[in-house]
Amino acid sequence: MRNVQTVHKVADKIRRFEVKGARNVAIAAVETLQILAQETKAKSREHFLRELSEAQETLFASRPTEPLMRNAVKFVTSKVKASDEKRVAELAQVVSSSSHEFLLNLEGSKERIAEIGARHIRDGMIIFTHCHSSTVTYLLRTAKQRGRTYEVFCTETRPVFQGRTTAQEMLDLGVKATLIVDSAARSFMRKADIALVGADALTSEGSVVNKIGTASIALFASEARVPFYVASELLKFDPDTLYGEYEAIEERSRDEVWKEAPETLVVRNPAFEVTRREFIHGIICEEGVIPPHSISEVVYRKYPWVFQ
Ligand code: RUB
Repeated sequence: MRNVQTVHKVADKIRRFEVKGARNVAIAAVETLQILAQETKAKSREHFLRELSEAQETLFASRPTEPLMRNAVKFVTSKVKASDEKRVAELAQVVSSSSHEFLLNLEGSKERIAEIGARHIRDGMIIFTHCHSSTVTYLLRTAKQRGRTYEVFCTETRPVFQGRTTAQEMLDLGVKATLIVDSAARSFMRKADIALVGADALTSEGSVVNKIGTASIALFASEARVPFYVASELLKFDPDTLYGEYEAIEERSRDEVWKEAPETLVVRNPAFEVTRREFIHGIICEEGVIPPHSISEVVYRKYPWVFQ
């Protein structure tokens, strides 16, 4: 079955880091549902719903710390379940229209975040960032288009070096970029004016889950009195955290850290970590710059369906 193979292929790409960053992962997942619906050979509503639910399971299992992807897939599948339609072609149409609606909203959020966040970037600023967040780089691109001149400090972001992507994007924009090893973060924070990172998950308490190293950067920013901001779509909110669950932190292969490591050596490779809300000046989201503790309320107002 070609459409089922497509889902497994995309899940594999996500797992292997060929697609990375929370937004890209969510977009890939929604596009996969679109393909699944276009190519389905299901003969009944029940069969089609089973295909969707298996796709959901496969995609969710690809990376555990991806609430934006989970919200995206749930948005689409719940619209299909809510439809009374019996005909598979019509149900496939619901997948197509709800996927389109989701992606359009996600695009709008990115624009809005960039619009709002770009106002925080002033001429001559040095911006400290970590890893690669397409939301952050789009915000910086928008600031540049508005005529702002600034510099960026990028951490390498071991072990997979996503910081190089950020640095390259900045150079392509004509922005001065400085790449530093992760352990130089504290020394360079003193020279920065603002720290700005993306997010993988927002919790009900207002904590932010992002690439490993983010919490130390927030700590260094606090010590150096540099304001620390997070640019994130509200749909990275994980509703399960409201009911007491902790966000799962993905642990990746030891090979990413040291391929030829002695077998008996314990190598740990957590991909993400939690930054507590007291270190975060504000979350720049599509509804404005909000204090982290108000996140549940703001998400509830804008996207009540997330809580269902
Ligand atoms: C990427 C990372 C990014 C967020 C936000 O980690 O932590 O900061 O995903 O990115 P990884 P975006 O490379 O392990 O996926 O703003 O593009 O959603």
